[in-house]
Amino acid sequence: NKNYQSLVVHQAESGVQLVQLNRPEALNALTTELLAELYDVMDVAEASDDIRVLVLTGSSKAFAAGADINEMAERDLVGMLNDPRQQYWQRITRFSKPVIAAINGYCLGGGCELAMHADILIAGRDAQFGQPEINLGIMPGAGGTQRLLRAVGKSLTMQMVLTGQPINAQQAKDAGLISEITQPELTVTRALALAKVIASKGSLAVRLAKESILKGMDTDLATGLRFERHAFTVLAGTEDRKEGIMAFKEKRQPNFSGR
Ligand code: CO8
Repeated sequence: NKNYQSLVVHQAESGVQLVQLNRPEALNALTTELLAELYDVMDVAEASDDIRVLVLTGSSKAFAAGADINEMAERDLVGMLNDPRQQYWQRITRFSKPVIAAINGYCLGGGCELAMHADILIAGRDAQFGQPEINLGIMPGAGGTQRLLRAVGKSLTMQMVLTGQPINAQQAKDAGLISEITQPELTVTRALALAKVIASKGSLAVRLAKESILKGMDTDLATGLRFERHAFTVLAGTEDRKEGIMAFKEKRQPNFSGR
């Protein structure tokens, strides 16, 4: 594994890579460097057959407490327009393999936006989710007004974005922002277990299912259904489908090849 300054990357279970944000001195606040390293991790993971699922986590104290405020303070309007971070966020958005966020502690601002880029979010009981940008005289800028809206609906999004006040893990689960609450010390273990299950499936089916679900988040039903049908049809041509059906008939576990 490469030497990153702000990330620690472990090859965990077979097919699963664990990526830990590692800026303990600043509650994992997202610097341009951290996002550039995440970009690099995703580029490598995208191309590697050995990596099928990413688990993204922070520390027990913070998933990430937002964009790095010190760095942000140095950028004026033109600096923001030319911000290299835009391409890093886009890299995360177009990553084709599943990403699971295992969240503990503060998950705020850009940190919450990063978490919402994940496909599955689970969190420890003590997690706090918020978009506190309004307290700094700004607003969310990495998808917070759009992804939060799609995840939890209008009223709670308005409340969080306009007051800047965080919600706890239970509220986040009730609202559909996260899918499970764990004991804080078991969040990563649980995320790795889910990742391992997903990594054992046919990777083409996983990829197209992810794409189809994401498509459904930003299109009308008819278009989404058409996309789903095309994706479903494409999978009829795969080895994995033959293997999956054969294994079912032979009453054994399938052994998917990703072809
Ligand atoms: N940026 C830089 N440093 C930070 C950040 C941050 N976002 N958050 C915390 N830190 C630093 C603190 O300055 C402190 O450093 P030091 O020890 O040197 O003083 C250290 O981390 C520990 O923090 P605290 O002492 O404040 O810890 P507390 O437990 O007392 O408080 C809080 C924790 C409540 C999370 C508090 O740190 C806080 O309010 N942090 C800021 C949260 C925030 O406003 N986040 C939003 C930032 S703006 C944003 O995310 C915009 C996104 C835009 C688009 C995306 C671009 C990447």
